Amino acid sequence: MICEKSLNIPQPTNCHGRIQFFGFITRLDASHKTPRPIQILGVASGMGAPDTCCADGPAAIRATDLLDTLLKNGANIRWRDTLLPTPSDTPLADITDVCSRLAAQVRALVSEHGLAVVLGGDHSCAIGTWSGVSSAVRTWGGGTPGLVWIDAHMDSHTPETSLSGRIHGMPLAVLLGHGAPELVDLEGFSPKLLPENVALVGVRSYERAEADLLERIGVKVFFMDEVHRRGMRAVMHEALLIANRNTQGYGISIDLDAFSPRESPGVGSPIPDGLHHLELDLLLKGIARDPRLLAIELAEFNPHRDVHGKTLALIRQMLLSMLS
Ligand SMILES: [Mn+2]
Repeated sequence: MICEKSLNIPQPTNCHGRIQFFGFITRLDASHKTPRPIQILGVASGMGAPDTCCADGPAAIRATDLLDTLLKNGANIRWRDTLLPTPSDTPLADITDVCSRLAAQVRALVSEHGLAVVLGGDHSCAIGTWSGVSSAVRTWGGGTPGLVWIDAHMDSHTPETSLSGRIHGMPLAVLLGHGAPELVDLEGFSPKLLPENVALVGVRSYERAEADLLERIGVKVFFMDEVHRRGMRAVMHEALLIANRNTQGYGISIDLDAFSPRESPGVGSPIPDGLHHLELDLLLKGIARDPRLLAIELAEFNPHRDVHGKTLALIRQMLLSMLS
């Protein structure tokens, strides 16, 4: 189902024609007379997780007043599609199928300079999202996108190191070129991301093998204790610099379990001592207006585990902040 509502407004700009995030300044592309469109893609799949009910995340988000509120605020936004898995023999086959369809849609959208907003589903959807983004960027004369991965976990297992075999614990490794060939080779090339342009933020639960892989290939991890010590502002500033250094743009992937379970209980794997979403809201406010931002992803929302609608309200607030 596709929502056809959309509304054009002039390109937002500040008085200097530049946008500034934490001191990182990007130039507005003057060739864009109308704002680039923002399109939401739901991924109704929980095949990568032990509890598959985060498949119902996109529908729960869509049932809120989020889209209407953003349209009233002047955003050029529509709900492009919600992808459903085609049941097959194995989770790997299911996820390969849904991620290849997602990658194609994201590639088309980013190629047209639209901003993709992907709403999972479990975090295995990241394989499709960032494969599509990387594929689009490739056609602009080479190069790769950077990525800030905000998560309680590292999601950097390979089939050899994973005890559970669940693919939602593997997407970042896949994007960096390590994992099942069906996933690693999506869109016909690998890797989708370079280690020097990936930063993880908020990590506090991981296995040794994942940390070893990321350390060996040189991915920066901002563990939760560093966030406590230095503050979220300083950490996000550095993470965005990493994602922007010599890249063709960047993206942000947010696992809802990055936040404190008191704020975000509606996830499959809640881990205590997380980020405070209001802090991140403030830092990412209006980031959709940054022309270097290629895609935003929110994953692992399980409405069946939510408590008093807290997680849904958090998601609504985060998206309003980022996309307004
Ligand atoms: Mn994750």
